[in-house]
This record gives sequence, C-alpha cells and structure tokens, in this order.
Amino acid sequence: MSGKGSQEEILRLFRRKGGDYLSGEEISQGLGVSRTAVWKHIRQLRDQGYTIEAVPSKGYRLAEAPDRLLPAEIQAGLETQRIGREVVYFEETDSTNLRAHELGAGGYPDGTVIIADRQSAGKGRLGRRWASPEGVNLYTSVLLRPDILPFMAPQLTFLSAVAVARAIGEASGLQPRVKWPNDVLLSGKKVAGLLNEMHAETEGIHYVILGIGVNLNMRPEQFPGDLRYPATSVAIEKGSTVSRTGFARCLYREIDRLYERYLAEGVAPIIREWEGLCDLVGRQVEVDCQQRIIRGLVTGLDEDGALLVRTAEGTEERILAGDVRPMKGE
Ligand code: BT5
Repeated sequence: MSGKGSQEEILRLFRRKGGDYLSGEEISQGLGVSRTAVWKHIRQLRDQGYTIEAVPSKGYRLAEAPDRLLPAEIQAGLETQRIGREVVYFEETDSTNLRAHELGAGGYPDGTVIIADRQSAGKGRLGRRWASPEGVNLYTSVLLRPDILPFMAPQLTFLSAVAVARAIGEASGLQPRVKWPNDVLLSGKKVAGLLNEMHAETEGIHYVILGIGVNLNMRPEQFPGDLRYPATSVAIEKGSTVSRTGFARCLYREIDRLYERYLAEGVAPIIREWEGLCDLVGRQVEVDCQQRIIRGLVTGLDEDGALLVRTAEGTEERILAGDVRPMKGE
C-alpha cells in the first residue's frame, strides 16, 4: 500500500472508532505494517494538519481533521447511490474536467467524482479561465454515464445548477438564485460556475462531465481583477467560513438525489425547480446572442434547456446560447 493509501486506511480506522482510542497494535494489524511504520504515518498525518493525540497506554485518537477534500473524509457517511462511490483527488491539476475526460475514456464508473484543491488552468466557457486558488473553494467534476441521447445532455447543466443552489442554501442558510444558463448567484453576484462537457457519438453518449466550481471561503483579494460579472463567495455573504468537506458531501448528495430522479422521471421536475430559483422568469430581459439582441419577457425554460423569451411582437424565441440581463428599470 502506498503512503497515501496507508494514511487513508488509518483515517478510516479512526472513523470506525468514532472518536475513541485506537491502539498502535490495532493499526499495525489492520494495515499489516510494523509499529514503526504506523508511527511514521501518524507523523505524516500530523504534518498534513490532523490533530492526533497519543496516550501511551491507550494509543491514538483523532481529535481534529483539517478541512482537506480527501476521498476518505468525503466518503465518510456519504450514503449516496452512485455519486462519489469513487473519488479521485488531486492536490493540484490543470483542470478537473480534463482529468474527468481521461477517467471517462479509461472506463471509470457512473458517479465518479474528481476533486482538486487548486487548478492551474481552471476552465470557464469559451476558453475563459476560472480562478482556482488553493485551500478555499471546491473544484470538482462528476462523471456520469446516463443512457440518454446527445441532444439531452445540456439538461444536466440545470441538474447541477439546482444541486449547487440547494447545497449552498443548506451550508449557509442563504437563498441562492440561478442565472441562465450556468451560474449560481448570492446577492446577485456569481458564487458558482458550471461547465458541462460530453463525449458522444450520434447514437449515444459515452459520458457527461458536470464541471462545478463553487467559491466557498475565497477572500475578496483572491478574485481576478477583470471579472465579467460581479463575484462573491459563500463566506463573504455569510460572514463566516464553511466546511469544504461538509459542503462537498452535501453537494454530492443533492446531485445523487436529482440524478436518480432525472433517470426515473426525466428533466421536467428539475426544470420546474430551476424556474423557481431564477429571478428572471416573468421579467423583461435583453439577451445578447452575438449576432443579434433579443428583447422580451422570460416565460421559462424548455426541456432542452433553451430560454423562452416572448418578444413584443408576440413571437416566442428559443435561445440556446447568449448573455442575458434584465432590461433597465426592471
Ligand atoms: C463558468 O464559465 O462559469 C464555468 C466555470 C466552471 C469551473 C469549474 S471548476 C471545476 C471544473 N474544472 C474546470 O476546469 N472548470 C470547472 P464562464 O461563465 O465562462 O465564466 C468565466 C468568467 O467568470 C471569467 O472570465 C471571469 O470573468 C469570471 N471568473 C473567473 N473565476 C471566477 C471565480 N472563481 N468566481 C467568479 N467568477 C470568476
């Protein structure tokens, strides 16, 4: 077993003890390693920020775990059907979506979760960048293998938006809103961004990747200077930090619930929940679609995830891509 694997195993043993002492003998037998090796692993865990008490006659006790997004931490008590049964963690990677493509091609199962503590080239849409400093946020990609047709894949963006909004609500007590097509907002500012990608052929989908970046404990000075849209973090809005591990677990549970429901009932319930979270439904907006600007009343979303806008002329436009903003005075 690698050093990392042994450390995760020790954490698992601690969890099983539920806060009680674990003797050096139990650990060395559980892992099949010497007492000296156990001591070395304990020291390495301490170096990573774990507070582990050692009492000569009793053994070791895990007093406090750091807020690191380690697979064993996240999987403890996760209880999901599919999401996060497999968790792949990177201290640093260029983009979790790129790793997810590799794992998708490598046959990893439906529900595999990829997490990075920091990204050196976090991706936004259209070649844009996602600021991904270490130690503060969640950067994750979820690999799904739904049995759906390629044209249905954009529906899953709304699944992730609803899951992120629910998880932020639970973690903060605040009321997040969604912005079409791929943002989640707190106090009108962007707190999370979604980047879904897929690998498909005409007859079917190989896999879909839900790329999710949530600003949890990011501080104001950590945001890039050239933001396209005002941005914030959960901690800035709430006034105190949130547990990254707790949030991640909550998010994967919400995705799991919504995904089960999606597979059973289709996208309609998700669209209805998304519409309830969107401030723009029922308002006059302006949508910049690059070639032209469409103005009108947002009436909702259709099942393909297109924004429905009724123009002054009475026609209903289905908008698949564009930047939407409320009309002045709205
Ligand atoms: C998005 O793009 O909102 C999608 C972001 C998806 C990020 C996740 S992290 C895990 C996974 N792995 C990846 O590599 N990506 C996904 P877009 O709508 O294009 O917004 C990008 C724009 O938001 C940038 O051009 C900036 O103006 C702004 N921005 C950059 N970093 C930000 C941050 N951390 N919070 C808020 N806004 C940010």
